[in-house]
Amino acid sequence: MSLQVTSQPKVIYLKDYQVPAFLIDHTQLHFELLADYTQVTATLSLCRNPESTQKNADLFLHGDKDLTLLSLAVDGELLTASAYLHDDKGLTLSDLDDKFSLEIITKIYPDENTALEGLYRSGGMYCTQCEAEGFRRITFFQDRPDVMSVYDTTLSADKTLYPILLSNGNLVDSGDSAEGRHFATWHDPHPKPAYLFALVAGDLANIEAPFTTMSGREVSLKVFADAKDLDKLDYAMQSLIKSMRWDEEVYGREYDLDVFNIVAVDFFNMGAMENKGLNIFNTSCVLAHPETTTDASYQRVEAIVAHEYFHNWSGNRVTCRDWFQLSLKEGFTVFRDSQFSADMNSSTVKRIEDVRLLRTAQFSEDAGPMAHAIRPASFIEISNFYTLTVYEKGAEVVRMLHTLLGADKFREGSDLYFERHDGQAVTTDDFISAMQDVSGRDLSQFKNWYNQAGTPVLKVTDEYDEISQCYQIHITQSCPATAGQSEKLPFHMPFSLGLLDASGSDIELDGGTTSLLELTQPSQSFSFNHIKTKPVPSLMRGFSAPVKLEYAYSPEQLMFLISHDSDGFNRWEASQKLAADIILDLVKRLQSGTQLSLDSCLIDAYRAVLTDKSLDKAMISQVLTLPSEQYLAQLSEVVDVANIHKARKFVRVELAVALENEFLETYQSARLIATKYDPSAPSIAKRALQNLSLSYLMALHQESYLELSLTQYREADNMTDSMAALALVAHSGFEQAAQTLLGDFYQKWQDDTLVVNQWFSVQASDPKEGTLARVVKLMEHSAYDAVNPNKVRSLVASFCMQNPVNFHAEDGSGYVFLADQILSLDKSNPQLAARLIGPLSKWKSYGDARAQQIREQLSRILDSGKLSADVYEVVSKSLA
Ligand code: B3K
Ligand code: ZN
Repeated sequence: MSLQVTSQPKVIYLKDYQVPAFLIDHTQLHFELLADYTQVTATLSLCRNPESTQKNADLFLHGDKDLTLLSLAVDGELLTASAYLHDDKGLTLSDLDDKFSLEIITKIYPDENTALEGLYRSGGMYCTQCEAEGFRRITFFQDRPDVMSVYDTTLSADKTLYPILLSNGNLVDSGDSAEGRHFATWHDPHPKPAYLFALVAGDLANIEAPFTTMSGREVSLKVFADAKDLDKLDYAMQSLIKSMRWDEEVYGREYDLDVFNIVAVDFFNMGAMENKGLNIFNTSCVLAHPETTTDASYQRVEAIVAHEYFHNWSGNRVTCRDWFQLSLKEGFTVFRDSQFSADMNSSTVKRIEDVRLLRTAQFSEDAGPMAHAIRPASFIEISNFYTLTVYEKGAEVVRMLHTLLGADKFREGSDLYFERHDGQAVTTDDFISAMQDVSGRDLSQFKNWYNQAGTPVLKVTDEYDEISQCYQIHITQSCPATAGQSEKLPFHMPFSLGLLDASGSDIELDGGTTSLLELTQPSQSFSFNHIKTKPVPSLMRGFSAPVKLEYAYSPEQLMFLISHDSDGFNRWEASQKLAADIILDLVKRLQSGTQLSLDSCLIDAYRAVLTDKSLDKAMISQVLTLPSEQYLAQLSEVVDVANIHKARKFVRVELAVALENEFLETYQSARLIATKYDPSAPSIAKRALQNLSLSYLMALHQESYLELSLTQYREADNMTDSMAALALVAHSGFEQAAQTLLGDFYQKWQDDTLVVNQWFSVQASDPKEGTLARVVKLMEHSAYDAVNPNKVRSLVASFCMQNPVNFHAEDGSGYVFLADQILSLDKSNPQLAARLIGPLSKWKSYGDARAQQIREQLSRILDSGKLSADVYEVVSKSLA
């Protein structure tokens, strides 16, 4: 977060990067955690940076305007106020020696910190969040990632209230002091940027496990949380152990401290943070127990624990030179965690989930006013760039390198990258150079992915000549203009192609089932000889590049691919395309007032999949899940929210009518497999198919299926099944049953804040009319807390992002509501406020009337005067 601004805040450009004028070799911190405030003493060893050309430069230390400076001393000499410049951005010191020490004493007020950046209190505990620029809210510092320092940190606090005192690195000293206080000193030998600094002080319980690294280092692993959550930590610990082993086996990366600590906190702006040796997690991403946690959340815990752990190398040992390079650590680490999740679970399902997220949310970001390259050229507030583009598209870009180079060369490249840059702050170019050096390939064109925003579009046509038995495929690529980039250069990307013969088998290509084509030109053609009959192409297998693909598949071809493609991802893809084409056609019919009917081909395809006993249950559920309203919106030029909702609902009901027996049988046989809950892939798949079948049955709106849901709810021994039943009943239109069940659920789980958040979400995402009024009422509920980000996400964000038909209500009430929330949140937590603007910034896609309503709300926000830089940047760019 940055200062409240009234005038236009400053834009920062990548091209203006300069090395720091000074280096800080060593940072010693002392935190006196007191009841009313915290006193921070920072002792810094500074020297001029030999790489800087500014030999007599001033020293500038970032410092938030709310920091109270108590004293400043250079080499032990106290400075008077006239000896330095102190403004609301920081401190400037002049006439300095080449080497000196600086002691800075500041006072901060963690209890007043609602922005949740820097040091704050979450419930009864102190914790920190310093990425990206939160350290400057703790003390004055060169708060930029290319200043890496060795830290020694001492915490001193009341021993009864805060028996646990943690920081980065290894514990080197601890003991009691006067007046019931105690202290702990931590030493982190690995130089790190300030954004990786962390401390925790609280009354916490923990579990512990040993880990022996591949070279025999003994590490003590601990996961800490509030004592009431002690029984919910085992899964995070298992996930951590699996991640550590996996990173050794797959990337050769070993852990490097004697301890690894994870702490769960309830107030957190995002999922988790990879602070060196002391990861801090949002409770929602670390706590797991069968009774309170759904399968989706179990998988999220495993993935996020892995992600933060993997940052120990991709991010911490090798970090970013500046924040424009964010995707260097985030894109690579998301790629690593998705490889890990694919290895631990079903790789096809993981790929489907990743692509679903990318295509629904990242593509829409890339098509909107905030579109930016994965290495942006400028920003106002870096917090606004922790985006799906930097993370998910960034991971796709790394994935393409993996595909182009092959797994072995990619591993050699990553080894070289880590070896060459260990302990350094580097750029995405350095990453590409390592990949280039090991492979001998010219990756200069590939770098366009780092510099150009927007989703490329591939238009594919093909032809087959029976006489010459030649099959040709023609591919053109283009990329729409985005803000500040009207012309785009062609991208270098892998294009995986399979060709199916009439029996559905793969035709041999390049000695295998799939040919890896490389696209580099605006337009390219590829020929395949000895193709005996006209093939059905399986395009971009595994979604080999993050692009939109246009090819005129017939429904028959899609049905053929659904039943035969050897690439699981493309079987799913064909099912999505078939369903999306049908639903969007129905939207057109609704618009023209034509009678609706469902083409039998979707029913036939669904029946075949549902009754195919050879298919993996997880795949069946994925294939039979209709494209979401959000994805259908993404495919529409002008989004007709209400008719998309209607058409999709119509298809669901028709499918349920036609396949009622099959769904019922699938449901009942899944219910018969009564095993104790476990979050393994086969068990998750069983529950997914069971609950998907139940959801189709509930679409029939029959009392008997309501009973089935109520029975499942009553008998469930796990949150996945009880939450699925609750959501189905709550959204069913059986109003009395819905209210009774929601009431019962709350009674049962009122003491578990994460479960109550799910209860809020279920209600906020109800597509029925009147949901906004209920959301507004729920904001008065005693379990709601407007300064807890998890609560805001579960109610406000769920309504605005998971409930399109209500959010985009014709009267514009959803937009007014969201603008009100943004304005009020901006005062306490600008980062969170800015994240909520997304649904308003896509106004261009919603037709003239809605566009005008949304723009009015955006203007109302902009005109309100005192905005944070966070909100200012997104709103002003959205209106531009
Ligand atoms: N690196 C953090 C995100 C920090 C967000 C700061 N606004 C978590 C992660 O990506 O692993
Ligand atoms: Zn990350």
